[in-house]
Parts: sequence; C-alpha cells; structure tokens
Amino acid sequence: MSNQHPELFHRHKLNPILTAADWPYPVNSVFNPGAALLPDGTTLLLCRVEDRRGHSHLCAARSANGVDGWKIDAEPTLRPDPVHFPEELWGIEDPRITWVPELRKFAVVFTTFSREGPGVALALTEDFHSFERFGEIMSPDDKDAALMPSRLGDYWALIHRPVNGPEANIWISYSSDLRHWGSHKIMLAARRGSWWDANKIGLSTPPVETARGWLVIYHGVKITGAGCIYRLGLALFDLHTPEKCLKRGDEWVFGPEEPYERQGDVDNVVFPCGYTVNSDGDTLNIYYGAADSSIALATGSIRAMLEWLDQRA
Ligand code: BMA
Repeated sequence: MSNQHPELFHRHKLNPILTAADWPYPVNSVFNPGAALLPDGTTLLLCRVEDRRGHSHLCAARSANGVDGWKIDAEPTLRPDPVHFPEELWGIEDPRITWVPELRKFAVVFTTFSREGPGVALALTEDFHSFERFGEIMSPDDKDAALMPSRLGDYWALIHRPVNGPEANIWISYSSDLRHWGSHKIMLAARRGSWWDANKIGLSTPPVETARGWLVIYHGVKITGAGCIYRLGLALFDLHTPEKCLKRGDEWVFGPEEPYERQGDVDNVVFPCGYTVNSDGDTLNIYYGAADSSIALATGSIRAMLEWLDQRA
C-alpha cells in the first residue's frame, strides 16, 4: 500500500448509478440514499428525492445486483405527512436503514424539516411498502441519525447529530422503548481550526459491526471561502460501549473529485447514508449522494479500512 494516498473507496465505473432522469415521475434531484439488502438478495435504496417545489420525500429503488437494472416505485414510497407530523412540513430527508433482528423489521431513521429546523424521526417497516411511524424522536436541530441494530444491555442506542451553536458533534442516546431517549453522551467531537472535520461532523452510514468494534464512516464539513466541502473519515468504537472511541483517522479517506461530485445543486459533496455488505463479509457497497444531485456507488474493504486505522490512528 502506498504511503501517499491509499485508495480505500473505489468508485463504480457506471457512476452516477441513479439520476433524476431515471425517475418515473418529474423530480429535481435524487441523492443521499439509505440502503438495505432484502432477504432475496435484492438491494433496496431508499432515495431522497427532491421535488420541483424543493421539498424532499423518500422513494425506493430495487436492483438485483445493486448497480443497475433499478426498479423504481412509480410514486413516492414515504411522503411527508405534515397533518399528522407537523415537523415534516418541508419534507423528509437522508434516511439511514438498520435491520433489527429482535423486531424482524427495518428501522428507517430520517430527517424531518419544518420551521423549527431539522429533527430526527423513526419508522419501522418489514417490506418498504407500509411503515409504522413513530414521529419525531429527537427535536431540532438534529439530524444524521441511525439506530444501532440490537440493544446494548436493555437499551436501544441511537447515533445522532445535535447542533450546539457553532458546534455540531456526534452523540449517542439510549431508550428502552424507541420513543423516549436519554443518557445522552458525546461520541465523537468535531475538531477545530483548519482540520477537514472542524466544527461540524455527522454520521454517514449506520455503523458497520466488525469483530474489532463499530466502524463508523462520518462526514466532515470544511468551510472555505468558496463554500463547504463534504468529505469522509473513519473511526472505530467499542462494541459494548459505543461512545468509547478506540481509533480515529486524521486524514479524510474520500472526498469530491469526479465532476458529478464536484458540481451539482450543492457543489463538492459526497454524502453516503447507506451500505450493503457482500457475501464475502468484507466488501462494503457504499451508496452516496453526489453534489446533492445524483446517487453514486463506491466499494471498499472493511479489512483495509481497519488496517488503515491501525496504521494511521
Ligand atoms: C447536509 C445535509 C445533506 C446535504 C448536505 C449538503 O447538511 O442536509 O442532506 O447533502 O448538507 O448540502
């Protein structure tokens, strides 16, 4: 491995794999998808779709190989419902999906958007056709949240990103019933100054369980004179006490380089919300929004990411 710039994420040659032009109804943009592997091996992406008012909803796309041949729901799969959930007035965004074996359901955690700002909502589903909505579980300003797949002791754990003035750090909170959350703890803090992950960070995909701990891909937002740059970094957390950070890389591992990542509705953004793991147990397929305009795929090896953390953190 070169000391210079080891490539941990490999872009798919068919990128971007999904764009607004693929949609069965008129939309502005498709990006920031959550991902799940269904029991029959189908890859499901729950895509954030921005309509031509600027409001987002979620729409499922299914593919046998996770790369092409997508079958996209003819209508929005999960729409904002501001009558019952006023926090969804201006849309729902950026879903993270976790398979929860105890419930035999997928937990979809997404961002709500309204006058109050962004918040975090939860819905459970078995099939991505019908959803049991729990409503808002974290009040504004909060986003970039995912449920951990199983209880730690008696408690469910939610990773999320509240905003505190100029700071936005990654937190973890606990609940016995998925509705009432407490024992809030900081999990990873943004750095300061000129760092790539200064001031504002957030969880990207749900954490990846490994024998060595929870591998977390997170985004950092660097504010420059020309705008923000969204890049990705790696950290490892204790399996039993996930607020305990074991390793954190100093350098970003993936950032906007290709034209579809550099230019779009929001320039210079790579923003993954989901992954699937291949049957080898090692290859991650990371689905990410590119420049808030399209959906792209990068693959990486869990083992290589852990080795990188061993060498660099
Ligand atoms: C973040 C999120 C993402 C978006 C990104 C870049 O704050 O809201 O949905 O992709 O900004 O615009």
